[in-house]
Amino acid sequence: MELFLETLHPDFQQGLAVDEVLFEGHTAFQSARIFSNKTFGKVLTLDGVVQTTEADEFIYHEMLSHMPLFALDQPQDVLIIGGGDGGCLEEVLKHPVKSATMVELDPGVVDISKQHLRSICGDAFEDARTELIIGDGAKFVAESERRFDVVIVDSTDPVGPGEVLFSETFYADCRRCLTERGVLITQNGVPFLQRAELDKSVGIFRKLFRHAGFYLAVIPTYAGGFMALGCASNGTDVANVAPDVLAARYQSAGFATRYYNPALHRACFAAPSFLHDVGAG
Ligand code: AG3
Repeated sequence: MELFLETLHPDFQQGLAVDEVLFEGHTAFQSARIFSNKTFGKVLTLDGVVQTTEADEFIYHEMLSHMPLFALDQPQDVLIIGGGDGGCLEEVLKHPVKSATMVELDPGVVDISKQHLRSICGDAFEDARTELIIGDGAKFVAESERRFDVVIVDSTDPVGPGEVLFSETFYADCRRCLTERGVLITQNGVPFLQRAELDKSVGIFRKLFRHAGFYLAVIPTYAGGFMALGCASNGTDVANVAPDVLAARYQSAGFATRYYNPALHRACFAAPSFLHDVGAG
C-alpha cells in the first residue's frame, strides 16, 4: 500500500492511503496530485499538503462561505482569493448573490479540479455569475476599484505562493475592497500546530478592523485539531448576528447544509481558554 505523507508540520505528519493516482504533475506554480482514498474519496494535494477531499470539503467550504453570507442581508458581490478547486465558489453560489469573482493564481489547479473534482466544484465555474480571473490576488486587491460585500481568502498555508496572503499590506488592501458592511474571511491554519500564523493575522485584523476575531471548525484532513478561520469587518459583527435573524435567513435560503447551521454560527466563535489571547502580541 502506498502511503501519502503530508509535509507541513515539523514534528507531526498525517498519512493517507493512496488507492489510485488520478493526476500527478507540476503546474506553473506547484506540484499537484489527485488520488483516491477509501475513506476520504478523491484527495487534492499541492506541494505535499492536503488541500481538500471529497468527504470533508463540505465542512471547510460551508464555514468559509455561509458564515459571512448569512451574516449579511442580501449580500451582492463576493470575491474569493485562491480557492482554485471551486469548492468555496460552489457554496457561495447557493446564495442569490449578484456576482462571484475568483482570483486564482494557478490555472493548473482550476483545470485539474474541473476534470477530476466535479463532485466538489459542480458547475460553479460555468455559472453566469462567476468571473474567474487568473492572476495574483494580492495585486488584484491592491488595484481593483470594485467593492465587495464579502472577501474570502481560501489560500494555501503561508509557505510558497500563499505567503503574501497573510501580510498586513494584503489585509489592508482587502479592507479597501470591502463595502462598508463588508466581511473578510481567511483560512488561518490549525492553531494547535500553527498558532503563530493565527496570532499574526488576528493581531493585524485588530489594527485594521472594528470587529476582529476568528471561529473554529473541525476538518479531519486538516489534521491537528480544529482549524481557525479569521473574521474581520468594520460594519458587521459576524459573531453576534441576532439568532432570530440568522434563523430566518437560513430558513428562507432554500438549500440544505451539512455542517453550518444558525446555532453553530454563534457557537463556533467560542474559543477554548488557551486561545483567548490570540493576537495579543
Ligand atoms: N485551503 C486550505 C488548506 C489548508 C491546509 N492547511 C493545514 N492543514 N494547515 C485549501 C483550498 C481548499 N479549497
